[in-house]
Amino acid sequence: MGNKEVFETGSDKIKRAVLVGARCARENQDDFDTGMEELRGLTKACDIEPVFTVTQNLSSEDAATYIGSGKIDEIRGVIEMYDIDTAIFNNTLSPSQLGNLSKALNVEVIDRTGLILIIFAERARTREARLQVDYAQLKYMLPRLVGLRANLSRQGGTGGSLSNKGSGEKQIELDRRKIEKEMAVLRRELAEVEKTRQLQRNRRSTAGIPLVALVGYTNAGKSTLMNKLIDTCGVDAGQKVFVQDMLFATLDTTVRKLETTGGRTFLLSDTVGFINDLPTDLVNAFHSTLEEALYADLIVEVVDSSDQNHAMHSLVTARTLSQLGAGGIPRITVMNKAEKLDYIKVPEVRDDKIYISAKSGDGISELIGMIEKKLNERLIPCSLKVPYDRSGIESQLRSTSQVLSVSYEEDGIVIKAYLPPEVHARYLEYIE
Ligand SMILES: Nc1nc2c(ncn2[C@@H]2O[C@H](COP(=O)(O)OP(=O)(O)OP(=O)(O)O)[C@@H](O)[C@H]2O)c(=O)[nH]1
Ligand SMILES: [Mg+2]
Repeated sequence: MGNKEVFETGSDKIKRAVLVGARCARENQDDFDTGMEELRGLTKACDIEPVFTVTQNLSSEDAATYIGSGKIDEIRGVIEMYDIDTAIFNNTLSPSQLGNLSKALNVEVIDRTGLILIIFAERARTREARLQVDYAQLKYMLPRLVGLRANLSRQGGTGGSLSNKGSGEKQIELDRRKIEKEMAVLRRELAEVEKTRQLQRNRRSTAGIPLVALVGYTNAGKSTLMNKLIDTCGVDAGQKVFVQDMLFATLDTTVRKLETTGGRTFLLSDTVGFINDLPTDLVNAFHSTLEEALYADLIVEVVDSSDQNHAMHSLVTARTLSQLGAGGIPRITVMNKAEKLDYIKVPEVRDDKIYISAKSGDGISELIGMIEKKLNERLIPCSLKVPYDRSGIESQLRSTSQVLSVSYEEDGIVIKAYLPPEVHARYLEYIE
């Protein structure tokens, strides 16, 4: 893809970065520190070494360079002293700020959004995730071509001289057209993929098997929990999902079928995690992936209870879910990594939250019990009389509902069962 040319540096040498954060007057110090710590995690997830951090209290943002000239000199000194080749800003830079800073610092400049995009591009595996990331990258690049070209030409050792200026501008115009064309192609392909996903969803919902979605902040342990649940009650011995102590280990959506010891089947999905200030373009680009939660019958929110910022993480998750329109879906909150807490003995239910350890597996069976109970809450108790020429309905109900009893009467099969709402709606005519 054309966008790769601009994003990849072409060198295998580990990059060394200075992290830059500017705290504006209304942001409190703790939130700012947390944001910087997160930036460090994102940088590492990108295989870049954070070498030095420069922070600043900013009363007002500088329109041209965000941080102002005094700070630029300081960063330049740091770059020289520590042999640094990348400056990573915790703020979102405007296209012209990015360009100006690139020129002034003479190293590659990346802002928070750009950083997350690089991580997403490295992790995306499925066609859908790739398309989504490619689209988001192009959308991000389009207004920033000048600054990004400055990054590139420095690495290539070209550009900069006045004689090149004309051709540089022409190149940017060519890049722009090429990108716009690529975006149009991607939009069409994404629409196709979205259609397929919609079809899969329809098929799932007509099959009547409920969907449980694991959601939560990145690195909370969703994929670890998914794997443990597959171990405990997976039906199809499908592949495990990728687990790693890094931000955004998972980008692709995986769905697996599970069955409880009580005989209840459900589908479980694991997908991309949330993060504070997830760039809007990425939320939009990943809408169809994130939407997976929107079609869930039950959301299992996974929280890293050992993280001192877990309350903020929960807040971000709740906010993202309600933005997606999934705010009203029944929810279970799982406080994961609870074996690290000294005031909890795993498993424990406290204030409606279940404390478990996905890593050791402690609390998994209790959680499955909770999921089963929650799923059953939405079931409608009823009695159906099915004519003998429609006897296939009996096996349908056995796989989608909780069948309590079946008796073969003269005028039909009488089935007493708890039905999920969609199954109830389908067989209304047989309900007594
Ligand atoms: N101590 C401890 N570590 C855990 C537990 N569950 C997960 N982890 C670790 O937390 C890290 C992140 O786990 P993942 O399962 O990849 O987290 P995730 O929520 O899927 O993360 P993303 O896919 O990046 O959003 C890994 O190093 C896990 O081994 C737990 O119960 N206790
Ligand atoms: Mg994961």
